Amino acid sequence: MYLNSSLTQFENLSLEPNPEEVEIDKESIELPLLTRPSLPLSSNGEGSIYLAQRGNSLAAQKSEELQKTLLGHRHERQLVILQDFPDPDALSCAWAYQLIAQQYDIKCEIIYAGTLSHQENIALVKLTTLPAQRWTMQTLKTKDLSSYQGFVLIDNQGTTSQLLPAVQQAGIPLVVLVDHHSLQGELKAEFFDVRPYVRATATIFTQYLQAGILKLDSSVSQHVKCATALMHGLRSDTNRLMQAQEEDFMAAAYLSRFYDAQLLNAILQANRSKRVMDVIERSLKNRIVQNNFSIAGVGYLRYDDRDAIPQAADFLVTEENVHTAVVYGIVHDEDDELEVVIGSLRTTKLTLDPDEFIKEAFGQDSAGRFFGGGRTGAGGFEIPMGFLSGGNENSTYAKMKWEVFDSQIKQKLLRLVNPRDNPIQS
Ligand SMILES: [Mn+2]
Repeated sequence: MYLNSSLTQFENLSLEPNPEEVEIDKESIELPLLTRPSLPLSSNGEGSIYLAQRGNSLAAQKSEELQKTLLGHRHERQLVILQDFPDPDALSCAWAYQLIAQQYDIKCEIIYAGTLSHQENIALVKLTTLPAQRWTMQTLKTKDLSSYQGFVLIDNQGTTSQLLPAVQQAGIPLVVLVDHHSLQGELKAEFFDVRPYVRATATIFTQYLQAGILKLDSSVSQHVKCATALMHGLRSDTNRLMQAQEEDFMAAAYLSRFYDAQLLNAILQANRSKRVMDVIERSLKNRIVQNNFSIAGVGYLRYDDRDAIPQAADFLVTEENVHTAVVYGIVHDEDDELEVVIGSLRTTKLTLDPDEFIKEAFGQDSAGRFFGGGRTGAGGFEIPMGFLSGGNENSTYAKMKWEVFDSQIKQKLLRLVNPRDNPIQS
């Protein structure tokens, strides 16, 4: 079940609907419409050669398609929605999109609802002056959403953003979706480019740049900073290029002409805060190791420290004999009003698909939405606590609540980890 079948991914891609192509036709833009290249249905060892070759032609085709979409939306205002806790891959690609769209007089605001909690992300935004804004649900109420004609999802498919329902309710259409996570649902976008076999969205955006959608110029400081941000995004989603494939290396090679190595170094110098270190300590103390899985609940965390969870998972997966680490905790805001269980999975096991694993372990909510998903090597989940939120001033209740969630999550994970009860053991 966990075999990361490239066949399935090709199927996803070839089944991908693009109903808007017809629409574009109607608007009669005088550009030749390219036909979709036929996708090789190969899951054997030659796959990587196919991928690299196909990457190039697909990138050129998608880049052209994106240009056409943007042409059709000239002079509009768009919201670029990132996951609640955006990472360097998301942030850098949103910026690249903003610069690309600017050429069509499209004004983009890059927004996220949560926080920039990883010290490296804060450093990235500050040092490159990356134009992302935090829009809480409160901020959203003060905005006139009718002034936006479209929204864009980058490095996510809306499942990790609190902002999505409000934007959809306001009747704003999804114009562009670019991501490398596995397909999360039935979202329809006018321009759609989801490639789960690519390691970083930054690779996809670099391919658009390379195809000429925006001519990078090393004498333009904003271009240099954006290229540096993309390099950071690409590196951080590929474990410092160690999991990078040919396409990612090609993208990094292209960015190397423009990026500022010293600036990147400064971003990477950001240190771990004491609170992150404390969470890593808790994860070490609480971890249980079974069948090469390391599982750790870390209890309650402040919203701002949320990113300590993936960092703890990154750390636990480095233990000898461990191939997969899952770390989770209850994240709450200052007023304890918003509480959510957040978890991260990291794996070095090539045959374990984090997306499949998380979906299988936690299933769906009553609306049919999965609690999480993933990409190669990494995944995450969010479980809302609803009626059980808050009330933590009563420490007995808080403790009891944690124990219930802790046991339930462990139970669900161990069902897959423990081969005796594993219903989907291959
Ligand atoms: Mn990414």
